[in-house]
Amino acid sequence: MKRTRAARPSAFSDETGAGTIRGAVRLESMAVAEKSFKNYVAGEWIDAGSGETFESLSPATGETIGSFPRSSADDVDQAVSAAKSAYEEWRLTPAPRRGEILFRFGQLLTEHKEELAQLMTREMGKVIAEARGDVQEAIDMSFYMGGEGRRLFGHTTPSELRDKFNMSVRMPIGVVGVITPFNFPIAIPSWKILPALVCGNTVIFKPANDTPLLGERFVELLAGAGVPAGVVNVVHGFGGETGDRIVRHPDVPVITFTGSRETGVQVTKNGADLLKRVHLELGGKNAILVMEDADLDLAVEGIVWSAFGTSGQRCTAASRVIVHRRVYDDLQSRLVAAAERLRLGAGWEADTDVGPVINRKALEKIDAYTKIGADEGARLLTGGEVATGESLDAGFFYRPTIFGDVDPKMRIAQEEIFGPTTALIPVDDLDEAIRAANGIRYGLSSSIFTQDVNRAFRAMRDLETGITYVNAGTIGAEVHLPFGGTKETGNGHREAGQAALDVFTEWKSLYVDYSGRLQKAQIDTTE
Ligand code: UN1
Repeated sequence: MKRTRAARPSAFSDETGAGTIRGAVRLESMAVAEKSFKNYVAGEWIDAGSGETFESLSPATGETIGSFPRSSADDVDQAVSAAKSAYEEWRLTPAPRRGEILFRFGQLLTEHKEELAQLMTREMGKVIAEARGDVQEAIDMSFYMGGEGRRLFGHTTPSELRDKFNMSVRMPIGVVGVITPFNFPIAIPSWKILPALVCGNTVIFKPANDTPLLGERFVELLAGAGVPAGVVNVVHGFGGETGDRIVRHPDVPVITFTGSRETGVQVTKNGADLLKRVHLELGGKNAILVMEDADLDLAVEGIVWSAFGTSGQRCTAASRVIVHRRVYDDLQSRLVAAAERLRLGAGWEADTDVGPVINRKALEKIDAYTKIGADEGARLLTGGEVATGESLDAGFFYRPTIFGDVDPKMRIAQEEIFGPTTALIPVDDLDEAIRAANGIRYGLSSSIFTQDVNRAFRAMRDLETGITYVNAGTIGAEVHLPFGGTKETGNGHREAGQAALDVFTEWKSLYVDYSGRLQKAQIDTTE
């Protein structure tokens, strides 16, 4: 079905407030019917000023998903100015009303869950069950942050003086720059945009250039839920151009970025001249500890899911497995057998376990790390090659890869590979396991498989990560808990949960003196 772009937002109807949309059929057919997409600025669908475009490709087949505006600094400036104008009205919209829009958005995501998941498996590549989970995470976040519209709690506290009232409240900050990665193309935008909105900020959003269609769908549904023109703007493009201008723009006081450590450092430096608030969620080199008393069947399941789920392209992926020597051989052979049973294929095929990686560059990087591991003297136990075969040749598939006898200092045990590669590290006891787990620059997620409650609690205390699981893998965070990491995984902020509100608000302290006298704090306190 062919449509005109300008008409798109009006295809949604939220007049009833019931979250029903007339565009459902149109949306389902859009992915195949339409190939040329636009930016969304001040409620209008527009091209980049230069008219330049880039393409999004399906990593499973190489087919073109669509072409998108390659936005320049001028396009960003226009979108920021729209977000800045919309801010005045949006910050004064009562927070419960803002929350209701997020509830409607949650309903729309629910109605479009299957269609978004199908689109995701084509544009990003993850298997369909995981794609449904990605959309579900955004649904959960919509309802969680929607409810925040009626909370956004501050504090009241006694004054040290008579007839005086003290409180602190959360205030919105302004225009938030949102820059997201390809691996959770619906969930991660929701972690950033929804709390930003409920707190009263407006948004300029650059989705990953590998998954622009999902970013655009996200914003389209937000518009359908009733987000006013200018409150959320999407500009497509590349980090070095579009993203860089967002980061440096003087009217964007808050930047939230998920991506590589290297880019995170650049974002920090480039935002520093204007003392911007920068929230970062960067790399991980997450370890699963398997103790000698672990349930090995459960551990193998947890490792396979955490190392090879999403083709290892999660910040939380288990790229290290630290194993007690007493169970090392047993675990290794079970794990290799389980990895070799995994079926590679397009994410939409019912029997696929592992989909493609995002693009050729990623495939080459993953393969380069296989060579690095072999050169370092690690033992390649399985995988270690680009997967070929009739249904795989057109896409970017890599065989699930396991290295054995890995020294914790090797590069394959230190650097983020972001692919289906994991490293087995033998240790003699829990202390050595924790030392190895902590001996890296990152600190996102960790896990321990043990039946011993004492060991579990020691691990929960001593593993230097923002997230620790007991008897589960390293992936699978829920939206109402803080998400983020220690050390060089970030810069101390957290997203999701209540912690997200700290990124998107400033505290304001209010003192109301109703004594009718000038009372001096710290001085007139004896009366
Ligand atoms: C990420 O990879 O950046 O806990 C996010 C998890 C998912 C989110 C991962 N809920 O693995």
